[in-house]
Amino acid sequence: ALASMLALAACGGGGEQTSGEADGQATDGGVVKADIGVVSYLSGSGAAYGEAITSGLELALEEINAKGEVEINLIIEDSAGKQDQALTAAQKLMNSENVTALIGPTLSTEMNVVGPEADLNGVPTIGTSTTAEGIPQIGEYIFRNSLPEALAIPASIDKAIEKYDAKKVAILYGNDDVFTKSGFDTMKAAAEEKGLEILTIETFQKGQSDYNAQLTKIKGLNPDLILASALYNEGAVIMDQARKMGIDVPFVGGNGFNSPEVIEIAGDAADGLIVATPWYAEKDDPKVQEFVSKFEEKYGKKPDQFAAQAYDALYIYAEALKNAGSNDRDAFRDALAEVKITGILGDFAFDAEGDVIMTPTVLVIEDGAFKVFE
Ligand code: PYR
Repeated sequence: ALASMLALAACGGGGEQTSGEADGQATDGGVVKADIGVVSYLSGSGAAYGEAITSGLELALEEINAKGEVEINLIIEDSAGKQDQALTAAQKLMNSENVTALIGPTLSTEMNVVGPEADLNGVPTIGTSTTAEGIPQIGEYIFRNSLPEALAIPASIDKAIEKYDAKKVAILYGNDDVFTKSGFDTMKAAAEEKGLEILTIETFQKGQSDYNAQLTKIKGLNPDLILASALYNEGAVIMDQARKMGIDVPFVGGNGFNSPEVIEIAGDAADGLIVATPWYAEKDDPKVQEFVSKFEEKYGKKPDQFAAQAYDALYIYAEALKNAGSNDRDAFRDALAEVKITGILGDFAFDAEGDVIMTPTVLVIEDGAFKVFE
């Protein structure tokens, strides 16, 4: 059976591929069944991203399967935030598990290796948290429903300029990650376009624990604002050390920073962090409030935007499956490109490249909580 599944997978998304192989049926009384592979950052320093994402997916899964229009089986693999592990996990899901489509991986860095392979195999893939430049452009099978940094960062910087009359900025970024590098490029371009003076550009690496050298230099230059492109773990430690050194200016961060983990790790030091978000739990929208209360009931905590984007992504997949009427990879891909739903992120459709256009809301951390930056 394995050999025949591998042979089918080797056809590269040919029309005869079905993921209902296990029971020999893709549909059952009109109900389309599909195995969906999930590659998520579930262990290591960014595990809270994966926990939020898989929680959002599992809540959506219960609701979708209960409706009975489609029947989805999620097969979840941990990538640990690493390119090689993400690729191995995706290959297993595509070739051995013969999934119809993939959700994830979590980081743009991981998608940069998984995306080309999935596209080559003709396996539709949606990133729910991959915000770097160029992700959906990897190929026609690669989509995302996450707010790109190109939309998020300029919105945050505009707000900071408006609120703090910021004129001089320092930039700090991780130079060993696709997302943190891309976020930096966007920050630099936006700062230049808005006429901000860039006092210095400092770098760091994943897992770094001491930012004294970079922060001492930044403090001496006296910026009005610090633009920081980081994942939550490094970002929170940077803010903690900055506040301890007496740097009290606001920070602008990207999607990696848009996690309650920043407040968990940095405590009061996280106050003054500005991020743009596609979604927030306090939104006055009945769909959002229903999701928040169901999530809290199931998991005992409020969902973050990583959970919300994953939740909507599974609804997008369910709609595509229903419309495709089949779990064939190509039929699913074509239906996916055309999906229109109103989810908890609002009205959703992909653009011609499989990317999204969304209007971000800018948040700021005040007194230990994310609040809409009015
Ligand atoms: C990314 O890797 O794209 C994130 O936004 C975390």
